Amino acid sequence: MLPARAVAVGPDTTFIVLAPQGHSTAKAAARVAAAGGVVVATYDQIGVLVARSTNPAFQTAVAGAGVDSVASTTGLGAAVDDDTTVEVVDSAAQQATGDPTGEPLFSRQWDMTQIHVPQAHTVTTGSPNVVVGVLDSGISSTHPDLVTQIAKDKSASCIGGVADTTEAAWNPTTSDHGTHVAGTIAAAVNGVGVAGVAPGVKVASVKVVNDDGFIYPEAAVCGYLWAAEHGMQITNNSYFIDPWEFNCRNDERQRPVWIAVQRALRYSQGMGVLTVASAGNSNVDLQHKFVDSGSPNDGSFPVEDRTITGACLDLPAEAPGVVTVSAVGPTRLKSYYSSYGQGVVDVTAPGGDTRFRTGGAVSTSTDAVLSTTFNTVTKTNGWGYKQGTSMAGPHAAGVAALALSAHPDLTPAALATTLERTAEALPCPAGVYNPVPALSGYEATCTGGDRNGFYGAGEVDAYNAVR
Ligand SMILES: [Ca+2]
Ligand SMILES: [Ca+2]
Repeated sequence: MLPARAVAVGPDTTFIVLAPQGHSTAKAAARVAAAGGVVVATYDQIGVLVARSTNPAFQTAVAGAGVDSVASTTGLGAAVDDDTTVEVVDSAAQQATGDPTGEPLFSRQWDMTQIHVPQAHTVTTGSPNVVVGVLDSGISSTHPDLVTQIAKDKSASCIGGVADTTEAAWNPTTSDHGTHVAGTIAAAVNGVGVAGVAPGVKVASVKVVNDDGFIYPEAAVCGYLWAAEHGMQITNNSYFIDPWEFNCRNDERQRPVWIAVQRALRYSQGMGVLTVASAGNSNVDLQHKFVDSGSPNDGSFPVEDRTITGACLDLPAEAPGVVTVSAVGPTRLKSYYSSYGQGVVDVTAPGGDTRFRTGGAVSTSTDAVLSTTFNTVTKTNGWGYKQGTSMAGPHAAGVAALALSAHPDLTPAALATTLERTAEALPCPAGVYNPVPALSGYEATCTGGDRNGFYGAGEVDAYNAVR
């Protein structure tokens, strides 16, 4: 048999081709071929094609009946918020106790104590029927704390917009971000290393971060659909899609991409997936942002200031039905880096704050979040500290997974409500909050009452969510 798809020669460009809402992609696919392009992925459920072409006139050539719009995704890669491992620790193996507090490194897991994970585990550690999709940089499938926790049959790489289920494809290559996230959600209680929030559930690696640290729209669309169609009830999205962060629906160049991602998110919600997203590490008030001076951020276009209008939404954090998570440190105050915003942040969770104890002078790595790591240079598994809203999101996703295990009939909307209702309200700090007085740029003002811009409905609580 001949290969199903030809490989274009030369520096090809990736395009998102939209069929009109509710229509098949058949006509659009024919137009792609006629325009000298190759369809690499067909998402008929949402009327989206991913195509590649070397034809410089592809975009105009493909326009016509059956095609709503088309856009190149060049320049629209979103950078994952960088979370470097600040300290690596060793773990001795010991007899598994079945109690998370018996894990060798549990005494360093202030985050699990803070959200009452040990108490929650007296009720449930999670159901293996619950699968949390980790849309990230891959998960190390050889990690001793994760090897039993991964739904391998549901894992895939979505790099390039096409699902690749080979195990190597969804393992980490240049970043262990996803490995750290997966450990927070579901590291095993096995007498080695750390305990996750929900060690009884499964995680699936859905690799959407490329080797340069960027998430392209075609990978995000593929990831949302993969998760939806492989039985995942929750996805964790530890990134902010920055070029879309302040993208506007009236931006003609980016509009088709914005719509494709919206369609993918809506589709996944319709299929019963709760999307958990981190708020970002820029200490930005997401409710009151006016000028985006940071995107696109993959270096392909000059950075330009653009005035933001009310037509703009953040994706995925501000998409409807998405649970957006800010970060707190061990004192349960907003982490110095965490973005915030009334009406945007839904809940908060431990993401670490390495500077609050020191006033910003010297970081204290033990105030970050300890989880599973993978050294991509030496190819070795381990444990280490990272901080970021990327570390907060998986605590919320893990608590959602426990809540769903305890109450399997919850719809995504009801699960989101449960997460908020069982959160512990945290009050706004008075006045201008600045946890790092020695450094400038970390001032922030919290607005609202029981539900506020720093913490949303409050800090997620694993025990409240399951009892
Ligand atoms: Ca463990
Ligand atoms: Ca929300």
